[in-house]
Amino acid sequence: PAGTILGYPRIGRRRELKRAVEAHWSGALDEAALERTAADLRRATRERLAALGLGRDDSSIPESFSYYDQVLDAALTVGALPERFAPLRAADGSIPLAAYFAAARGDETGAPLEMTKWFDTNYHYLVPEIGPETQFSLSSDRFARLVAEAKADGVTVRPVVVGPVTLLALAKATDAAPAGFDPLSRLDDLLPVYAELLASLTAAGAEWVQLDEPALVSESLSAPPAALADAASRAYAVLGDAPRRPAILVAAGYAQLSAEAWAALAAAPVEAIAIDVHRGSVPAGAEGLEGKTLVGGVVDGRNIWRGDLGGAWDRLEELRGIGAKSVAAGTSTSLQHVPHDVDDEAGLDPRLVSWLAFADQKVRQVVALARGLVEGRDAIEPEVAAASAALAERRSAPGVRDAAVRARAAGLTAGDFDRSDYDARVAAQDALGLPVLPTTTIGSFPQTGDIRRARARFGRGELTADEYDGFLRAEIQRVVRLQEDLDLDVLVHGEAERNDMVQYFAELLDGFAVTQHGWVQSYGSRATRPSILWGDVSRPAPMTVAWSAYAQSLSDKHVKGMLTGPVTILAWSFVRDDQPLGETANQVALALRDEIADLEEAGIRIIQVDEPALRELLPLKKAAQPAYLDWSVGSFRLATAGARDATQLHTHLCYSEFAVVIDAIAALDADVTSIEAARSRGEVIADVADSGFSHGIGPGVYDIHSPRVPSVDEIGELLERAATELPLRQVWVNPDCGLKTRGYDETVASLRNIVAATLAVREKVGVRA
Ligand code: THG
Ligand code: ZN
Repeated sequence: PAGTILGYPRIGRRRELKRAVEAHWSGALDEAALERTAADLRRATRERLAALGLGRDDSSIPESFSYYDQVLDAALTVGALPERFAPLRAADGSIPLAAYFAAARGDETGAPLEMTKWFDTNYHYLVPEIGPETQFSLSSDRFARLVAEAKADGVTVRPVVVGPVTLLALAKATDAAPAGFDPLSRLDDLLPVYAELLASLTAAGAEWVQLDEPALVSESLSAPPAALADAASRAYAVLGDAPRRPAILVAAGYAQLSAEAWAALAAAPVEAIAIDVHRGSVPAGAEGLEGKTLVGGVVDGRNIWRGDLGGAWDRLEELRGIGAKSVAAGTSTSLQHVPHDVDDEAGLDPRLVSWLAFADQKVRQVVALARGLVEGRDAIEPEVAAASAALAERRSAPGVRDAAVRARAAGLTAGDFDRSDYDARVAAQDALGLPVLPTTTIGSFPQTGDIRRARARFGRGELTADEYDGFLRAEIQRVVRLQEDLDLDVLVHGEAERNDMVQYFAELLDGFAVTQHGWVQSYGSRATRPSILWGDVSRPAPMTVAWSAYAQSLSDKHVKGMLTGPVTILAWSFVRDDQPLGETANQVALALRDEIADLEEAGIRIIQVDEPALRELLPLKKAAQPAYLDWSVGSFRLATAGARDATQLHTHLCYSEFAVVIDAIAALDADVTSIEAARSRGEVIADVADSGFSHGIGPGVYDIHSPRVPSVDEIGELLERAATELPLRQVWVNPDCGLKTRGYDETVASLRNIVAATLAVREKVGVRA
């Protein structure tokens, strides 16, 4: 075929899969009913893709369904189920759906697989565990069943499977593995199982298979690019030789293939290679291409802009010149990173809609380009012209460029990015009167059903603005009282008014739009609705001041002002692609800077600017990383550097290995940083001590991601260790992340234990204080 997409959203246009899967987990939907719902969804997707113009019988429709995660699908298909779940295998050794979900979510059998970011996207995959003892064997017929299911409907799909190199490159060693064990060393043992899988797909009626190998573009994995390319060379020599296999498309999206991997794939006995020519450039010809189809990923699979169709065409033309047998149009990545359909967004400004392309619109673009490849460029002139006109209109539309915002950014000087010396700030902040080992929380309190219901009713017009406001004030009052009762030192207002820490600000800032149905899978059944940052950003009015000032009026203790930082706002939104990210980040930073000034004016003395996503946009390519760290850290400093010396600035980072982010944390120059330290609480303290980091630090004393209540003793032990290894004035006491997802029972019990442990440790080390 002349065009295809590398994958399609699987959660369903109205998140049908999420509902079905969660109903199954709760016991309300049995496995057979879940399977029927999933099959209906897959059928709807196939019909949709065919209606949009992909062929029913030429393998251009991918089958990229997953109940939870594509990496887990591949891992369990080849039998890499961690040993602790072995009792859940069926009598014949196969891995049933219940074991799949247990590995994904954990249960009484064992802890779940670890979850981590999929390349530089906001999708999270489950990390396979592979050791010398892992026995690979074909353990599921799910991929083959999906092929047969489509066949029965008259559609020849192309199953999408994470490839063997990427599967191993993303895996971690099992606990049983010896130190230094590299999962990639198991490649030769894994390949026969992939060969068997390929044969089963052929038997089910597949003519093509797509093996996803994005590891081949990354410079951020433990295996270096040359080792990955070498592994690809070996893997595809074996799989290309496998008997009864479908034609193989190796898909290496997400960035430019390394030169070594490009050479390896070009020489491999496979039929097609898909490359990202949206982020990457058109490569030079290579040996072995003459027998292959190149799928040119010219349509961006991970942003929502309609983009430049003429430019995409030009890149396909260039690609046609490098000596492949044929060239097809494609997406740069799976479309799983974008919402389903912009036509669902009745509430968006039609002008904005005309600039956007969600998954269905991107499929249409691919289909148009494919038609151009067959019929010639003239045949698609109307589509190209319409896209160009929309792009031109976008460039000059009001709001995309705001003269006042630009003038302010142009006038920035180096001094706008610096606060005064830390010592001067410490002296000025002495007036806050905080005890040693001050206790606090990260910011959010449990989002109860009551809060969600009130928000929904307000959204539907069933509550007036006054009623909703009254509800939120009562909630804030309750949360402040609770913290006073618990005797925490620095309070928060609890963030009941926020649906999401990014969307809340996006709704209040100019330059953003929010969608109604624009859900994108984050992990498993969970999704987010990223905001769309389309124009110059400014703040028409204060965003958080009224809530913070109200909360502060209720207590003699300090209540923290709570903001989301510029990097996180960008990382969790769809961001304009017509200027460098750093420029956009500085616009957001200036809006936050004004908010901080207004909070100070309102009497708020401690302000937290959260950056949980500080490292999330870190480029896969090493050469691009220093510039990223520069603008990301810079925008945080721009947001915060206007604060008075006496104002104590906090930040919070999630998912961070302290040792890895210490340089960035130090560069932020916040007065106090709280961090998630989930896995190795003690080690973080040692890391801080080793690093020489001198500002305030709150290494989370317990893991909020589990309902377990930490005991006074275990918190006390950690605190004592912190108080011994670090200067006492540096240490803060807090949970490791926001409490939004927790229930009140465990939250209250845990916080009570935190305070008790702190009091005990203060007494013990009192002499030193
Ligand atoms: N906000 C935004 N983006 C994010 C996060 C966030 N991206 C990264 C990280 N956090 C992802 N983690 C989660 C955790 C929970 C959920 C989604 C992403 C979640 N979502 C609800 C669901 O799918 O049912 C829907 C939430 C809603 O109704 O708004 O639970 O914190 N922007
Ligand atoms: Zn966190």
